[in-house]
Amino acid sequence: MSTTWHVLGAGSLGTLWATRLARAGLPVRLVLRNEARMQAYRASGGLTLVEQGQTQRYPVPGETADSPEPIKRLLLACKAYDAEAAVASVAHRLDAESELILLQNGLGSQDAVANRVPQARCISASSTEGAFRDGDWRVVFAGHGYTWLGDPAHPVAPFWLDDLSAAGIPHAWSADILTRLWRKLALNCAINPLTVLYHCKNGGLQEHRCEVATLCAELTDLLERCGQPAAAEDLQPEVERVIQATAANYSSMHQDVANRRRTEISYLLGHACKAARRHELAIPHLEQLRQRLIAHLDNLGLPSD
Ligand code: NAD
Ligand code: KPL
Repeated sequence: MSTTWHVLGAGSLGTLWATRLARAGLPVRLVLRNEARMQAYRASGGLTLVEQGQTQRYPVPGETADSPEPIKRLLLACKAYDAEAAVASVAHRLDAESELILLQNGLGSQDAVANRVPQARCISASSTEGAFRDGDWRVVFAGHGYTWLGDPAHPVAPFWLDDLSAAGIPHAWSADILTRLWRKLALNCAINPLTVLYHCKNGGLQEHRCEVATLCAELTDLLERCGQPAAAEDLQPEVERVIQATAANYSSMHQDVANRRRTEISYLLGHACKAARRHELAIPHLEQLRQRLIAHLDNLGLPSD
């Protein structure tokens, strides 16, 4: 009998994972915040995945966080700023055999979660898959990608990666997941805030090459100082490549701001600036960028933490 996948966070990525696991015949349960969400979910009849124009509904069973049954495998699929509170809501159901997969972008939330549930194994993930919600309990699979998973504390891959293969979730076990998370954080810091401040698509940053290059130089110093030399390697050319390859897209932070959603600033640029202060490294342009972004979010009446 396969271990049940509990999915906490029925948003874009959580639904994308839950529906593909369910489609493969694997046991999946959604963990919902409270009884009101549970009732709304029941009324919807299940999770809907829209993929290549095809719509399919999956009646994945749901339960509330306060239910008493133990959780052995938990996919934590909420935003970085919700992760610690979300895991706290199910902490009573986790023990030394529990494994958590943390899908959050950026850095900082993974440590907060691990400290909250020291009894469980926490596996970090970094994903380039893309999905968005086009309605309640409905998700559109917008961009194929890859998910790297890894556990800096225990390099041995878990056996259940086979479930991901069965579900058609492209993935790899990564011995250097922290390098991947730092690299993605650096790319996001060099691109996302500027796209918000200049109200542009990623390609619009081709008009701001000097500013991008200055940020990349500071990010390179920071990564090296944080003991992440591999994440620092050739950062600027990669940032330029990503800007070119995604020229027609709006960055995820731009989309959050345009939709008046809270951003993950504290786990991206905020985390970078905090790490620099801890290492007594001056990164004046990144710090100024953080302050400009906070002022911009304040002006829009959006949370800036
Ligand atoms: P989302 O906002 O679509 O979904 C998060 C869900 O978690 C929401 O439904 C929210 O209600 C739920 N949630 C929050 N706290 C909860 C709680 N205590 N109990 C129950 N549910 C709770 O977010 P998303 O886009 O799926 O992003 C999740 C993470 O994945 C983010 O860190 C994001 O940066 C990262 N990511 C997303 C994508 C993407 O394409 N969407 C791609 C790569 C990485
Ligand atoms: O990951 C991204 C995002 O928009 O969050 C890219 C496309 C790399 C831009 O930073």
